[in-house]
Amino acid sequence: MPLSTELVTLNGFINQQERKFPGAHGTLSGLLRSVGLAAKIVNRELNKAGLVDILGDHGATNVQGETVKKMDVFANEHFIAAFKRGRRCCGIVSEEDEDMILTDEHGAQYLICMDPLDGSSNIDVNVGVGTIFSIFKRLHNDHPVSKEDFLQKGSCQVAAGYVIYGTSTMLIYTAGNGVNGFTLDPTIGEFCLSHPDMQMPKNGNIVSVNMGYIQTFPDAVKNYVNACTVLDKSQKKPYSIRYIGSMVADLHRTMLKGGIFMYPSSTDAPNGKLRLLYECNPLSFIVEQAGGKATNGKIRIMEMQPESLHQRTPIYIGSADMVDELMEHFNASI
Ligand code: AHM
Ligand code: MG
Repeated sequence: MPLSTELVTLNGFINQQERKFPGAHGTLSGLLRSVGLAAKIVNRELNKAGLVDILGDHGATNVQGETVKKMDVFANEHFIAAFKRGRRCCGIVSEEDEDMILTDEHGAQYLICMDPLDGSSNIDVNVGVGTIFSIFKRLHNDHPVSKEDFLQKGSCQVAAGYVIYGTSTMLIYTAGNGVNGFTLDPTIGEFCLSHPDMQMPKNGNIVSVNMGYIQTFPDAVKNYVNACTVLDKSQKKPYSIRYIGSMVADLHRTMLKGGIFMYPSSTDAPNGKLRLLYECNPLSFIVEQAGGKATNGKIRIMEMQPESLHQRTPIYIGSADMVDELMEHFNASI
């Protein structure tokens, strides 16, 4: 962390960025500030999750048919409330809500897609979890917001990012001109610029995948994993397999150390598990902006045309050279 006299807070940084674009109205900046505020509230609550009755199942199931944890509900409510209070977004799609949420801000032009608390099954065991968000502009200002506004390709994202609640809490975002990371300093309650202009390594030696399902993955993935785990000292192989099972945490390590994260299609789940709009698109935007790549095994994730709000997709994301090598296996298996 920089010396205190050189501190650049998230808000200060956002203001600086805004000054670079004299025509900017500060709307996007306001949305990013809302993310920062809600992240601090969720962080505070997560920190005391072991102390108060906030662990365990909420009893309901979410739209994917999975058990909802209390913290998922808490995070969902607080992120939605922060965006509504900020009055800069006209609609929200959340992993926790089947339908899109329309705010009363009819004149606002931004839309949010978010997973308010990804990997929440890990909270009970004190493993890192995260918030993922994606920001778009609505298609038409003169029409009421509709599903079509949300079904835009990832390449249309205006900004995206994630918050990782781990050993420290970090907020990483891109607005399409590089990636910057901020670490929460709990003593002053501010996210401070700690990772300016993040670039991920072009190559790496960590593969992140749920190996329990390996028999059900496409041959290209099996062959790639085999190639990564051969004994070959000249290529620094075997690579390590590291799988936390919390995508933001696995992805964050991949960003910093290099590697590849995969959630492939399988015989049981041909579209994989992870959601295009609020998990794969935003993380792909971040990774591409940091010099990495993200594909579904055929095309760039951000070139996929979404067809439904909670659509799933296989994803292979990480260091450019590793994604390229995996794609050679996919291309060979056509
Ligand atoms: P969630 O949105 O219900 O939390 O599920 C997403 C999580 C990801 O964080 C993680 O990569 C994946 O599920 C792990 O799934 P699996 O246990 O099938 O490997
Ligand atoms: Mg999720």
